[in-house]
Formats: sequence, structure tokens, C-alpha cells
Amino acid sequence: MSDTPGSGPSSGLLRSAINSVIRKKLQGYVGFANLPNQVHRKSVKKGFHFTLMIVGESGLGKSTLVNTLFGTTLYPNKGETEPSDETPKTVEIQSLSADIEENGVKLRLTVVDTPGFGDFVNNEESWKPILENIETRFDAYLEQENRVNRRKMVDNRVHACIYFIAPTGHSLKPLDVEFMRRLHTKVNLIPVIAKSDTLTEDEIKQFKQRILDDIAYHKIQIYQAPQYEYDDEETVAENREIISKIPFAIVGSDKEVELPDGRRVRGRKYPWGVIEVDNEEHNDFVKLRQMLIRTHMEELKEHTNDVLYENYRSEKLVNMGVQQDQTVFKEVNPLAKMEEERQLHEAKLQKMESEMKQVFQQKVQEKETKLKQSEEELYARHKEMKDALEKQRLELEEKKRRLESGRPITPEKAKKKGFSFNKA
Ligand SMILES: Nc1nc2c(ncn2[C@@H]2O[C@H](COP(=O)(O)OP(=O)(O)OP(=O)(O)O)[C@@H](O)[C@H]2O)c(=O)[nH]1
Ligand SMILES: [Mg+2]
Repeated sequence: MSDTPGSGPSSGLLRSAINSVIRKKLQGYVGFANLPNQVHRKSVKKGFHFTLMIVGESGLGKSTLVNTLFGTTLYPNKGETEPSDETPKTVEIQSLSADIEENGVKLRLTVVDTPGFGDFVNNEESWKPILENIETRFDAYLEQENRVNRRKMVDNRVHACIYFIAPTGHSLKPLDVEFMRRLHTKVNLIPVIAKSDTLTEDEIKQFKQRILDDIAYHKIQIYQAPQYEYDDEETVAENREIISKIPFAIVGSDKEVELPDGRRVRGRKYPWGVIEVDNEEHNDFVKLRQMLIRTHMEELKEHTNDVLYENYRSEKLVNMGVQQDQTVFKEVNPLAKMEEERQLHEAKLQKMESEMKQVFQQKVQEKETKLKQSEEELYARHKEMKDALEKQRLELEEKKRRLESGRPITPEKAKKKGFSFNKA
């Protein structure tokens, strides 16, 4: 695209240049300047700062995605004299930052690139250094919170973790399941299918479903983007569209290739054509970036702070409180507080239950009385009718007897009563 800087080697940006600053004007559609005003003002005041971590097996294109996100090559090529096209293998956890700017709004985007797992003798614990990195960042924040002067807090917590899944088309590997299970309570997990240009459209569709099924089966909590019903229709539809793409099938490339019509785009060239990175018809990279930078950035940060960090913090305080000086935590012992809250909640529940029981009993009694009353009324009517019938029957019998015995019925009486006998 027009404002993508050259893709050649940027020798000044060496791997050691951690936190180097790249000033770059973003394309319009990234649009974090278009965040809702309130959030926007808040963030401008605080300064946008977003930290993204990228994890997955070796060679799946993590470092390439970092470059694709920044729109430039952040890695030096191997040989000075003979530049190679290869992105060097990542050997340590690296944090790279770039200040990106749009319409005068600055965002400091930090990407934590991790070496791929699968290289260790024992892969079982490959999640460990990553978990440690996340927790160290939580600790650094906690330490700042405990300072007297909290005005200059720096938030280096990881706000989202993109997890690369190999494009096998089958199901999640044990390594994937283990990593996600270990990390899902510590970080917002966003699974992506790596190198999705190696799969067909149908394969991607099926693979996505398999992945989601596996995730549900293993009770893994990936990031759940909330839906706000009060948003305008367009926003709701846009968010739904983005969320429906998870796990995003992505293609990364920091190289430009030429299309048949002469345009140069970021993509990967094949004998049968070009897969464009920034084309939504070709892959979900644009959707992933939209989610991270435009639509869900604040939400990811909020969830990190309010849920993930808060859980870590209270767990840590509980542990500290139990193992260390109890008196320090006497006043606000989180355990006691939790217990107190639980008891209050239980009492409330019990009260509600007994109130409900009372109302129920009252209603039942009312209904019972009513039923009894109508039963009695029915019985009384029944008796009345039965008596009347019995009386009539007796009268008829009397008349029958008289007829049979030849005694005439008193005519006056018959006339008076209006009876006419048609003996059946
Ligand atoms: N087909 C295809 N190849 C890709 C894609 N992204 C990266 N690659 C290639 O895959 C190879 C490995 O990419 P890297 O970005 O170094 O992978 P990595 O995950 O950082 O690997 P480690 O640093 O070893 O963990 C490179 O040759 C890339 O050009 C993609 O989306 N599709
Ligand atoms: Mg790498």
C-alpha cells in the first residue's frame, strides 16, 4: 500500500534496539483516533499504550507478523554483504516498541516476540518462561501500585496474547492445549491459524470449527469480546463480523509483491497468484488488526486490569497474607473479607428463600380455601337438586298409585297445577 515504507533491510533497527521508535503514519482504516470520544479522551490523557505478546511453535511466522503489524522490517538481515530474505530465528523473548501516530493521536505499541517452542529437549514446560514473563509484568505493576506516589504508573502488562496454531487442518496439539490451559487465566488469549495461505478456504472453515470445538472441550477460556447492545447497529454488526472470524486465519509478509495490474501490495506470491495480506477476502489479518488496534483495544486493557490482573493480585495477596506477617493483612484480610461476603450473600439468599416460601404457602392456602368453598357450594346445590328430585319422584309415585287403584286425580288439582300425564 502507498504508505508502507520500503521493505528493505533497516540495519539501524537491530535486534538490540529494543524499544526503538518508528514514526509512522498509519493507514486510515486502523483508526484508533476514531475510538468513542470518552474512551478516546481518557486514553489521550493517559497516553495510549498497548502491549501485545506473540507465542507459538517455531517457524510459524511470529516474527513476520510483528513486522507485518508494524509495516516494516524490525529485524536485521543475517549477512551484511549478502542480505537474506529470511527472518532470523528468535532466540530470546524480545520486546519491541513503536510509536505510531494517527491524526495527532499517538499510540505506543509494544510487541513481545517469543522464541517458538518445540525446540527444547523437554517441551512440556515451554509455557513456563512465557507465564513468568507475564507474571513479572504483573509484579512490576503491583509494585508501582504499592508506591506512595502512584501518579507516574507505567503499564507494561500484556494486554493480549496471539497464539499461533500450526496449519495442520487436524486439531489442536497437546502443546497448544497445555499452553492455553496454563495461560488462559493470566492473559487475553487470541488464537490464530498461522500461514493460512497453505490451506484452502474449505479447509480453513473446517479447521476453525475443530479448533473451537477443542477449545470448548478442554474448557479453555479464549478472549470473549463482549457485545454492547447499546452500540449503534453498524458497530454491533462490525464487532460481530470480527468476532465471527476467531480463530483468525492469517497470512504474514513484510515483502511487497507485484500484482498482474502492476500494483505493489504486501503479500505472498505463488505460481497461481498472489495472496494479499491486507485483503479481507484473502485472509483475516485486517480483522485481527482492527480488533487489536481499533475496536477492542480498550476492552482488552480493561479486562486485563479488572479481571486477569485483579485475580493475580488478590491471589498473590492471599498467599502473602498466609505465609507472611499476618498482622499486616489483618484489617483487609482478603480471605476473611471473602468469607464475610460469602456469609452475607448466603444470609441474603436464605432470607429470599424463606420469603418466597411464605408467599408460596399463603398462595396455596388461599387457593385451598377457595376450592373448599366452591366444593361446599357445589355439594349444597347437589343436595338441593337431589331433594327436589326425590320430592318429585315421591309425588309421581303417589299419582301412579292412585291411577292404578282407579281413584281419579282431583281434576281441580290437576288443572291448578297444569299437569298433563302422558304416561310413558
Ligand atoms: N506461507 C507462509 N509463510 C510464512 C508466513 N509467515 C511467515 N512465513 C515464513 O515462515 C518462515 C518463518 O517465519 P518467522 O517469522 O521467522 O517464524 P517465527 O515464528 O518467528 O519463528 P521462531 O522465531 O523460530 O519462533 C519464514 O520463512 C517466513 O517467510 C505466512 O503467513 N505464510
Ligand atoms: Mg521469530
